[in-house]
Amino acid sequence: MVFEKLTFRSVTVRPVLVPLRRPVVSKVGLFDQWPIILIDLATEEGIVGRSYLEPYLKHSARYIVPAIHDLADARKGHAIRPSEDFQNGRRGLNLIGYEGVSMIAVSGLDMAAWDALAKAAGMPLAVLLGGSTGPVPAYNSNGLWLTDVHALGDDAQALVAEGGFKGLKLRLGRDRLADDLAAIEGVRAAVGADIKLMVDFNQGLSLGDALHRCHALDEQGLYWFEEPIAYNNLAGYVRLTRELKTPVQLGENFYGPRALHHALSIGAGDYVMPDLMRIGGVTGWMRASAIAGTAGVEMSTHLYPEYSAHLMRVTETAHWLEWQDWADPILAAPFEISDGLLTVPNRPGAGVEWNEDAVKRYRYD
Ligand code: SMN
Ligand code: MG
Repeated sequence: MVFEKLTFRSVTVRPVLVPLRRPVVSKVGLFDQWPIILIDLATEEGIVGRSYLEPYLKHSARYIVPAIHDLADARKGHAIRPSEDFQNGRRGLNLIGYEGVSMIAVSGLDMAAWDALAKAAGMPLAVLLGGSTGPVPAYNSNGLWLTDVHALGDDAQALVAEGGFKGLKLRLGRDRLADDLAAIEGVRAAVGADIKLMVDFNQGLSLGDALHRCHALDEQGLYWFEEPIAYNNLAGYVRLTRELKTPVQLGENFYGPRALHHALSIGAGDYVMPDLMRIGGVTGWMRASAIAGTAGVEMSTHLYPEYSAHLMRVTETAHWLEWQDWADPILAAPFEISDGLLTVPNRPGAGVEWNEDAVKRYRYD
């Protein structure tokens, strides 16, 4: 069937709270359950586009869900055109700010809209965007939290074995340098020196402490230093990027492509890793990846491995996909991982459908 257009009919927005196999113990918070907001965008033509958001805070659904409905109300009856909707959505919400909740709402609807378009075309999203399905190199980010350093070796071995991974993310920034060193040593002893170690400080350090800590760890052969300091201290990132040998990674907190452009234009980082919920969904990612590609800066993903995998297949400077299986409990068909590669499935759209029994079980309001 040929669709001349898809017409926005309505959205269903449902928050769920899923259990985490390994609780998150990090500088951004402690979580043993993970909130996910499911978005189903129904069209007049019968196609349903789906996306999800991971807002970290359970109670944030109270303000994110209404923001999505406000945007959806303005789109009812209109053709789905993500590129134009992105501009209009941002313009419509800019009086409450370009960042934060307004961008999160725009992003969620954008991802669902692209999923709908790809389904209408009968193509995987990666193919609709001009690429192909296939494997994407991924590192395992499911564990190695700020937990007992003596248990990290066992955790690291299990994490490698979950999918033949060649890279793991380790969270650092303990009070004592000696404990960060013990964490690195414990992981290396367990999985060997060939496994890449991406380390994430989750903005936990002041600039002064980051200078001390990152210099002290600079000879450890770590793959990247992620967010050592507050995400919006870009002058601090410029300083760290200039001083350190280990590449500095940031970007999960970029709100919109312009934030990425600004950071790169001042040299605030070696690598970038936008998060689809904040960069502006598929549309925001495509704009951001053009900027990173033109600048020759390698781009990794943050959360949303399913949608992100499609995008990595069309990202000029695609680097590493962050693998988290946190949405698996509510997915009808979780994506396959083996040999450290996430495979983009040959299904129309993003390949994401809900396991409705699980959605019932984990639903909250
Ligand atoms: C992160 C993500 C989600 C929860 C806690 C920490 C982290 C990452 O910043 O990069 O995975
Ligand atoms: Mg991070």
